[in-house]
Amino acid sequence: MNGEQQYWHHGRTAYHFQPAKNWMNDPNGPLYHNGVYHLFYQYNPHGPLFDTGRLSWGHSVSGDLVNWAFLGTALDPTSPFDADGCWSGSVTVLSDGRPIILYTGRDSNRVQVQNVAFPKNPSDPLLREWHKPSCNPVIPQPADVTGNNFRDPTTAWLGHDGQWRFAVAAEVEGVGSTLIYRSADFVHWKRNATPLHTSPDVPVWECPDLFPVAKHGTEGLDTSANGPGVWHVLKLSKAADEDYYVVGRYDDETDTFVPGDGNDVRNWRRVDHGHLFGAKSFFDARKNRRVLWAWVNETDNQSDDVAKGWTGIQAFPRALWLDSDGKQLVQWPVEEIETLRRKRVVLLGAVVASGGLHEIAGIETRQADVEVVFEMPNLEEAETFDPNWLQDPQKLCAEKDASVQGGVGPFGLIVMASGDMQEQTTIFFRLFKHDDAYKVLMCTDLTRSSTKEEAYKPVYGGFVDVDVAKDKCISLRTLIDHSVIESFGGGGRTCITARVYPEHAATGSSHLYVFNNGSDVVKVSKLEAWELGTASVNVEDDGLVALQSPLVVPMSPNRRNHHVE
Ligand code: DQQ
Repeated sequence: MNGEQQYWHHGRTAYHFQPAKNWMNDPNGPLYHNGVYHLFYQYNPHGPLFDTGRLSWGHSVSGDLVNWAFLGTALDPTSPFDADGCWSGSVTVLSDGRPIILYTGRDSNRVQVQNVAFPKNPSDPLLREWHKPSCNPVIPQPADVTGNNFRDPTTAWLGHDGQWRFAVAAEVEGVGSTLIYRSADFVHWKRNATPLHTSPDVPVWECPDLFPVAKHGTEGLDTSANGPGVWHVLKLSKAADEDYYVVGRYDDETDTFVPGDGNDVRNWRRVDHGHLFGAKSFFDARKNRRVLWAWVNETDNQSDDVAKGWTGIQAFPRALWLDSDGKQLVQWPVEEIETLRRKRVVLLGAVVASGGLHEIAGIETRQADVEVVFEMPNLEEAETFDPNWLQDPQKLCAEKDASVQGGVGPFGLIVMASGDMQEQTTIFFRLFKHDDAYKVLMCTDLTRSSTKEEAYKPVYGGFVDVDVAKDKCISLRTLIDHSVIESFGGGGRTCITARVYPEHAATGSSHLYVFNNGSDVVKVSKLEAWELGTASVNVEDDGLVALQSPLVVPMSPNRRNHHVE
């Protein structure tokens, strides 16, 4: 395969963030600064595979979070304090307006340490070049850290005492800990005696994020915000596994965090019940919102990644806020996605009987945005719930997949379906009666997503915390983008992201259906589906045009038209 063919591979996404080529993992230092969105990311400029010692920080900029221009690398592993890799970290804007990177370096002895970097020219609106001062590492690895696990500093926040603080994941004498460091000048740091959080059952956490959320309303808050109207969210990534979060109270006088759902991570919530990791949020002052980025790795084979020449995408950026229950986050694709909406089809008031299948025709659905509200006129037929199922919704989804008839549900969407239905991915809900209330299960079933034998085809699942007895309806939004399907159940309270590799998508279009395999009817009160246009994302030889300083947009959005067939 030559470079051109790699770039146009049919699995390549049309509006998700990914570099033109090579390996990408965690989002690092997302930022809105002087009218420009920045995204840095773990990036191997030398090829499509993860290579511990060769990781750089890739850097891209955008005017709208949808179209992106690649600026090359901001940090490379060229110094003794990061010679074996520039690993994950954050950007903080200091009180004088200067942004500063805090990141983990693997030094020439492969020891994980914390470093800083400054823009060489702070007045460059694109922050293209970064300087790593010789005072690095600003934090060497503490003696009580075990397993060389000391990494991923968060964005820093300012306490009432005028000192900066950040959190970092560390294994301290075998215990997974979130440590807090304080500093007045961002260079000299002192570790707090007591960690912010410890979990004896999980020795290695990665990519912590601590951020404030308003108790009421959907607006985001600056990372240093605190006070009576504020809760905090602690998010931790369980090494090579899943992201968890909990809402609680953070006190910056004592640097303590009291999680509302307790210290035991097993009682925390998942950021996403599918395949998503290393989430990191930032405050977007342009639209007063908090926005979440997260890495969505490939699930194909390494040999496929080598053949395509690229590996890894980011989930579409999500606005997030605290639900009115004060316990769960609501996540929703940022509204800028609507600029990509093209042709629309609508379905209103359609009754889908037991066994019903209704095609949503008229748009190309390999890159689409689908919003649907299902009404459940009659909840009595809901299946009886076994409390043992609470522990493992994924297993329950696998046992009761879309082909297993229920009472109320399974109903939902069939997406990325081939003409003969041999390939299809289902996203569905199933209702259970639990004491005097109801439990809603949401699943994404990949078992038939691809005819490729060796593809990874799990069933993902999570419960949706909504009051269906009151609402008598449930909403689903699904973003489809060639090899990724992101679904938002119950208005964004439960999210499931999945990678899919359907073979039919290489040559033909995909089909979209609404289905119901419950004994009770469901009604589609409203379905809207939009075909989405192709964004200009890190087009390899793209230039930059400054439209109106300081707004920057990538040039030549029409060059990347490979999905228009
Ligand atoms: N990825 C980085 C580490 C981090 C891990 C290395 C999480 O800093 O802990 O690429 O995916």
